Amino acid sequence: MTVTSPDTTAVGGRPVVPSRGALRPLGQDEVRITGGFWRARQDLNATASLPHARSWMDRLGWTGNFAAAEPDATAAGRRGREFTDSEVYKLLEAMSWEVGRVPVGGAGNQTTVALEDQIKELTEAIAATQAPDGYLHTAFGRPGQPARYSDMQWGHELYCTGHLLQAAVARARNGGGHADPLLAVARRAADHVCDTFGPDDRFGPGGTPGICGHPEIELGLVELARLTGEQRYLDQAALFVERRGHRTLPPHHFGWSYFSDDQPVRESTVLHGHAVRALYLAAGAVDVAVETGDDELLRAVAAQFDRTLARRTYLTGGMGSRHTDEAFGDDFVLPADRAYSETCAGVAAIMLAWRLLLATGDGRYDEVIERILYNVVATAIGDDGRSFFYAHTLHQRTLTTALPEDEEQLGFGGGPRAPWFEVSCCLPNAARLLAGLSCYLVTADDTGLRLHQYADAEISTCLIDGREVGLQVRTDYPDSGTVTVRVTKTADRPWSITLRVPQWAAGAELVTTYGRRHVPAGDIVVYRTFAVGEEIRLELPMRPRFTAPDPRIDATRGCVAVERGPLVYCAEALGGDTDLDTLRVDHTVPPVDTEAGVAPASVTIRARFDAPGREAWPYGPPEPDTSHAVAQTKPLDLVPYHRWARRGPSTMRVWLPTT
Ligand code: FUB
Ligand code: ZN
Repeated sequence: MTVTSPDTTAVGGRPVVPSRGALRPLGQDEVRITGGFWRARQDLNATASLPHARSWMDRLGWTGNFAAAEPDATAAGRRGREFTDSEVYKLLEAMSWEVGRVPVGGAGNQTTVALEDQIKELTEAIAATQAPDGYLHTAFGRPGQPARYSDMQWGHELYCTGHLLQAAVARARNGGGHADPLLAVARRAADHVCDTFGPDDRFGPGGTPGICGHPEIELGLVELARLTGEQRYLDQAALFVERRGHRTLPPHHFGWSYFSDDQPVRESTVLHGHAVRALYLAAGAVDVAVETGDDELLRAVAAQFDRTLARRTYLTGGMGSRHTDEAFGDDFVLPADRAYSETCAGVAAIMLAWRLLLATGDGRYDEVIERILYNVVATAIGDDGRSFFYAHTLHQRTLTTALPEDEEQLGFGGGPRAPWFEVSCCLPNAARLLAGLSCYLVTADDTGLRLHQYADAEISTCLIDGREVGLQVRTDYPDSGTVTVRVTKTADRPWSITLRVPQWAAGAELVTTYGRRHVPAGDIVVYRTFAVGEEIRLELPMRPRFTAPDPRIDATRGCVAVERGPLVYCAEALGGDTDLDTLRVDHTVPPVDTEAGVAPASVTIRARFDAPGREAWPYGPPEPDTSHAVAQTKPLDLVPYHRWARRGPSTMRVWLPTT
């Protein structure tokens, strides 16, 4: 299959517009989140996180590296790491999603008008920095800087270009249209990439290997191909995917796997190496596979993701358990207190799962996306929208300490959330996802609409056969498990509304005008000629539950965690008032809601705190197992993991020992 029909409408932003697949994504003009859990976070993103990110990027010179007036003047004095251009592009992408979410003329459009101005201003600066041949990166190629593509391993040039292309596509699809100046910049940059890294095996006479140490360009090129209909962008992306894995980048002590260059994509069996790199590459490979009809590649990546989910993923959906190289660990190496689980890896895993969902229609990916959204993305951002987690530990042993508002943090692990990091890839990444989140709620399939994520929403779209339909969704999810779907526009022939019953929701019920019935986990299809005003109600039991780890995860053997609906819970000791490391849980007594009807719901379990262990030497003979001594336990309240580190210094743990 080739990309022959450009997305001529270029409106109604959606992040991914595949030309084939089981599901058709809907855009921001068709789905709006109107209230609830995610709307609050979208608003915070718009009013706090975007301006916060902008002010740090200005202050640190990352935006200033793009020189509007005198491009060469800043070359030597460029500030920040070699990938900071990408943060500006991600911010631009997030701003573009936000403009699409609240279009000019709509409610709240003062923010949008200001964002429009910023997008234009940044676009001008970026365009002024672009070389006449289309090359664009602020750290290479100008007087006083290293030569272009002289450091393919670490230079991040193509990585940054990939983010530029994604930003430009987002801008075009959220009001900018095909004539937008940022899209023109992106096309010139993409043409330059194709001219430079095209079908010849090597770049330049020196034989520099033609792949970037950080995948990302693949995603940008395919989406630009989808938007513009330009076949060479897709061909180039496919070439980059095929070139990977042949160890053409220079050797490094992290190994070729760090750069996703140790094994061809279609030969790998599991995601490995640097987590964000591996996930971006896998997502790009799915895009290539879908557009080229390469089902072998699609199956290979789907199998890798399956195995990664089965063996290399934290309960929260987080990925990456090695701090040194930000990498996936081996199978079942998932230590709670060393969880890396970078926010960007969460965003990237959602990108991959979403592409696989669209391609295959397999609802398992919905649950993966939901798990990561509620337990990584929602955890990442502080209540003020101006602080964030880079890494997501599952066990904070030492008391978190407040961080100054005006200092960049150098270390990434543990809490609390920091206002900014020297490497601040995560905030703009979460921001672009949150701003465009309504795109991940609903799709169209052959017969109707499929609801993938539950949130208050208004949906208005056309079915594949052109009939206009509309839905209104009302829910307090995930505080409550009741989701009411009301038909607001319908057609005079049957069509389907498909709802998702998560695996954890045993005992779920569906209520329609024809009565109430139990529904199993999986996709529930209601197919008929709906009337306007007709309601379907899904009731998902939100009883808290204990969850046990696979025994092969040594680090958490003998522990349980608590979940309620899609939320993972944790024990948090404010001020370190309790030693969570001596905690023992009685898991024979099921967890209960602490106070029914109060949100956010805390959950109560029974636990005891043992006397601290041995003083001089932490080893000795085994002690008798008294874990079931219910009499010694007392109630312990747990909070949703995404709420931790919001109420002052604390220690925290997700996995709770039972013995
Ligand atoms: O290298 C650019 C970004 O910085 C990566 O995606 C993150 O993991 C962080 O290392
Ligand atoms: Zn990051």
